[in-house]
Amino acid sequence: MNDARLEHEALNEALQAVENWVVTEDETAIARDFKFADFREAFAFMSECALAAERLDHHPDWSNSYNRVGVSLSTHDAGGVSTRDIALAGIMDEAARRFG
Ligand code: HBI
Repeated sequence: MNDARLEHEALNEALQAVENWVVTEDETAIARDFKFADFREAFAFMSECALAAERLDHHPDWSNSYNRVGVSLSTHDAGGVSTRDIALAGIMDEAARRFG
């Protein structure tokens, strides 16, 4: 069961709970680029986040190039950003702080 889409004001309010995430122009996703020391750290971060995403049944759209991981989060069923995205963003922030 997915949450409802957060509209402009609620979305900006919710974003204050996470670090350095930006809203896409159409406000259907939030995005953040993470940078690590090297590929090993980036991939360790991705491995941990993949397991967390699976537990939540909520999965990132992401890409990796060497020490960088680009992440986009949205809730497909809601057609935008929901509290599930904010929750996963917070988990990814916390993981990045440990790996960074
Ligand atoms: N991941 N980001 C994201 N958004 C979803 O809506 C979503 C998901 N992972 C699994 C999922 N939905 C399932 O609940 C449905 O596809 C069945």
